[in-house]
Amino acid sequence: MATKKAPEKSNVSKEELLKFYREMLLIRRFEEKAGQLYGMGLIGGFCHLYIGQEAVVVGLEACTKEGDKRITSYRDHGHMLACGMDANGVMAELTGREGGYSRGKGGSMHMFSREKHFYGGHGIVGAQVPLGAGLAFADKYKGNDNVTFTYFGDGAANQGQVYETYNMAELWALPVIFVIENNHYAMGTSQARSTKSETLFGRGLAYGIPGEQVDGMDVLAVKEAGEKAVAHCRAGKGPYILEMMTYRYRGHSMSDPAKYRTREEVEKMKSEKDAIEHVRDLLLNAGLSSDEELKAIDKSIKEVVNASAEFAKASPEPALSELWTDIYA
Ligand SMILES: Cc1ncc(C[n+]2csc(CCOP(=O)(O)OP(=O)(O)O)c2C)c(N)n1
Ligand SMILES: [Mg+2]
Repeated sequence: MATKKAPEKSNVSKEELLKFYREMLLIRRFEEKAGQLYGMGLIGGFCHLYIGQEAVVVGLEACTKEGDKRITSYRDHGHMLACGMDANGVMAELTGREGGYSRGKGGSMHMFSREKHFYGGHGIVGAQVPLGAGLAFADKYKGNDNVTFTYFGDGAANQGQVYETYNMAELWALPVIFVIENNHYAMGTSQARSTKSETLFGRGLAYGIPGEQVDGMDVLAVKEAGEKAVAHCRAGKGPYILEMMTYRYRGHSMSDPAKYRTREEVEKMKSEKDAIEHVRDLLLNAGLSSDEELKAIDKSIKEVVNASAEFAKASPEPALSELWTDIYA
């Protein structure tokens, strides 16, 4: 696994650790609830859970400022919650209800928020990568110092359009951070079976783009690397690549038989590397928090998530007349 560790004597505050704990736990509990609703038949179609990878978005969101943009793949619920989109609106969209972000017509992979600068949710592997560079181009053109976080997977990293984008992004010094969420699998295909490259970030060097591999299970390491990347982009030095070494605990999607990896492998990651447990340990071992305080947070998160499920169930399905709106022809 990964390389870069958080500094031993990190001067992270109690407040910041609690914030990380809360945000990662919200994603985990939300995704668990989505999995339950899927099992009950309340969510249909594709649904890709983010459980295990929470530290990546939460650590990077801590490096953002107003106006920064984000775009990602179909594994997108965590990104939406981390940038502050409303759990009710996300859950209602998952269940295809009117109260959802796309008024029930987009589903799991197709949500957007202009207010939070979240540009989707894309079902075509790798398609968001050139779009992310385009968003960064817009900021450069306008002359502000905003940054675009363009997330994609280890599988998507083998797509040709990624490298056309790298070339143009470096040539035009676009303020885009390419975040490779390397969870080691593209559906059932392991990274070892799909490439001989030792690292994925290293491919950027051919285009002149700096980058690094980061322990994506350690929210502090993620934030530290994110700050470096953001500073590079805001200073007008062009793109940066962060290869986040992470792991998904659940199947690729809800319909994954998971025959390509062992139970032991998954259990080992959960017991030794879990991002939420890591922050919990930091808080408790340093005497910064107590079991009671963390339990109270767990309880409040559960309430938010349960309320989102209730909101979703109570929201009506879109009217039939909606079939003819929001379409091109
Ligand atoms: C162009 C295209 N090819 C194939 C698919 C089917 N598909 C969906 S997800 C996926 C694997 C992508 O893996 P990765 O980029 O590692 O992301 P992860 O699912 O691990 O987050 C594939 C092949 C697709 N959606 N689009
Ligand atoms: Mg992957």
